[in-house]
Amino acid sequence: MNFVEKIKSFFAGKPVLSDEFFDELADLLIEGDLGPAEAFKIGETLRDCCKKEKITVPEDARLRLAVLLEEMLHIAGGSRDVLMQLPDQSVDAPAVILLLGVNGVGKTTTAAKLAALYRDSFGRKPILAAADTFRAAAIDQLKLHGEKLDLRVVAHKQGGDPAAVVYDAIESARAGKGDLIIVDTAGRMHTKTALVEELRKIDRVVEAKAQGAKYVKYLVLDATTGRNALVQAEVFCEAVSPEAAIVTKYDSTAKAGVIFSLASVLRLPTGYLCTGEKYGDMKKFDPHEFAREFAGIN
Ligand SMILES: Nc1nc2c(ncn2[C@@H]2O[C@H](COP(=O)(O)OP(=O)(O)OP(=O)(O)O)[C@@H](O)[C@H]2O)c(=O)[nH]1
Ligand SMILES: [Mg+2]
Repeated sequence: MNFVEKIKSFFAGKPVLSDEFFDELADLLIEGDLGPAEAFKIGETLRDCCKKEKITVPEDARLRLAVLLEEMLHIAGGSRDVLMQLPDQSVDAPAVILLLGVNGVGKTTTAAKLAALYRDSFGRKPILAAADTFRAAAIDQLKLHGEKLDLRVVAHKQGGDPAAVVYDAIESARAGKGDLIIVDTAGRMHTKTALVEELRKIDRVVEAKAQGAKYVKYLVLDATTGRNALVQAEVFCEAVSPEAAIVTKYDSTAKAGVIFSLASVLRLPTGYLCTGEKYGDMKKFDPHEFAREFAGIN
């Protein structure tokens, strides 16, 4: 039974709202990867709301729960839609999207998905920048996406300076080859400190080089890693302050309660949810829809 099925059967199997109801609900939310502190707080707030608002039927309590969950997402400003944020760019000031995250979360796949989305739905001319120079296979993987999507890929040799790759990609855009640079970065280095230093350097180069241009940093997190995603996010938020998260592999887990913690603990909104390996398997994050889905309403 997956999480959504569990929460559905929980509400279906409870005829009355007892004290145990709220405690059990908190336990269940934790199973859905919501943090224990947030889960117990939601449980208590819901208990108070039900008392005040004279809610006695579990189904009504579930609707109220969805509202409380959605409010948590709005602490971080809800979803931040980069598409709406990106102004029309002149070639002099190309837009830059930097994708960050630990290894295997789906950065490279997401870079390709975003490139396809921006080109096909928004008439942009994306350039993929292979700033994961740590592994040769990473460069080849991005080149393969470039071939499939018929997009320009700026890449250097393995072991090269990733910041230099980004620099070249921006130059290439300035020369008229594109208007949106999507940067794939490494998720693994010899040490975590080395990784953080590398990302900071890329960040500095973009800030300096793409002056005046729209620059968005997305942290890619894998929903199947559960609460671990919050720990990862803490590190990246401290190092490079990403604007929003992109949560991948939602198709494999059907939970991702960690999104509530990202919003309430780190004030990090989620921008997109990824639901598979194909280019089209990505949707804009909708706080209302996500909160209701998490509460088992559909
Ligand atoms: N089911 C599912 N699989 C995904 C999704 N996004 C990525 N993947 C898969 O996850 C695996 C890792 O994806 P990559 O894009 O290579 O991840 P990465 O973050 O670039 O990995 P490194 O370069 O090793 O740091 C691949 O097999 C992808 O096909 C998703 O939304 N759903
Ligand atoms: Mg990669």
